[in-house]
Amino acid sequence: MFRTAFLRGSRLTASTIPKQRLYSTAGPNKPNGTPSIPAMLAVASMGFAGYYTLVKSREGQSLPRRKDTTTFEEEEALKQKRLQEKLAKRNQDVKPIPAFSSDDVTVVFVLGGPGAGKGTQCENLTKDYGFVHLSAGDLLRAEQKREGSKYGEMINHYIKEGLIVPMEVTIALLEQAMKEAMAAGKGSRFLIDGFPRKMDQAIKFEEVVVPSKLVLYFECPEEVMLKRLLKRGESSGRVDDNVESIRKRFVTFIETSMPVITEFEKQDKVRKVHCDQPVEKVYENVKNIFDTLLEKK
Ligand code: UP5
Ligand code: MG
Repeated sequence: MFRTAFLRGSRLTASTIPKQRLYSTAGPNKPNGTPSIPAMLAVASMGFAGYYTLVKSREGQSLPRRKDTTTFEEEEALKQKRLQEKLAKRNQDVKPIPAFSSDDVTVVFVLGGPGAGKGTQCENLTKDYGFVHLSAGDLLRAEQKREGSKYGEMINHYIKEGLIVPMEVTIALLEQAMKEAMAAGKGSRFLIDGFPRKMDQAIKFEEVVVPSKLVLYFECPEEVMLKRLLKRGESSGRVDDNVESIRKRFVTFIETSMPVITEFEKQDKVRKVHCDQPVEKVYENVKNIFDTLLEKK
């Protein structure tokens, strides 16, 4: 008020008046009841004491970190992950159940190098012992020729190169043929000729189809087998009855199929027959083995 009245009655402006002249010792705007300096100090000390107590009480406690605070979605995702892990482990532990029991179905694996005489001897056994003869090679060739087969080209390539067709195809064909033979009343004794040619095939077949009873192994020198196959190749029409393919088949047999025989020997399942002799002589030995096998049953 005083300042306004003073300015109204003079030509001075607010900016020309020295500021200290407006200050009185009481101070123009100071309200009545302003806290005294000691009171303010007391409030400040209380505030500081409170803060100090709080800090002390939290000593040793770490502040919660972002990671520890999971959202509902994160919690759910974690639960799902744990459940999936549990299920995956359980699936690993569960063994597949074979399609047939070895009490009801008899399987003899017939193995030996290309041209050893597996097919020839199986034909004899079929006549005399009522076994059903299933040649894996014949089943693959039939599938290769089947109209509309999606495996035709692939099978042809593998056979020509003397390579082993992926086991899923061969095992499926064998299982199907076994089911059909049983449904047709042909019996439940099988000679599985030329299979398994690789250890994983043996394991898989015994897991999902039926465990084998015996392994008949036809042993024969390579030069004898080569001679037989070349002779057969004159009329067989097989894409693998030529020198180039036969050599490849020999390599595959030694490198991949012999370990199967070695493995079954450890299980005392292998019966060996020497094949470098006339068909009838070989069959005599085979018969002895089968008579013993069937007596045991
Ligand atoms: N012969 C037979 N015995 C004789 C004897 N004691 N004295 C004189 N002659 C004898 O016989 C071959 C020839 O020899 C005949 O002419 C016979 O008269 C004479 P055979 O009984 O046919 O012999 P085998 O051992 O059956 O020969 P084969 O050629 O069939 O053997 P492979 O094992 O090579 O052929 P397979 O058909 O089983 O397989 C062919 C291909 O299919 C494989 O190379 C592979 O590519 C594929 N395959 C798979 O991929 N997976 C499988 O599981 C099976 C096959
Ligand atoms: Mg054969």
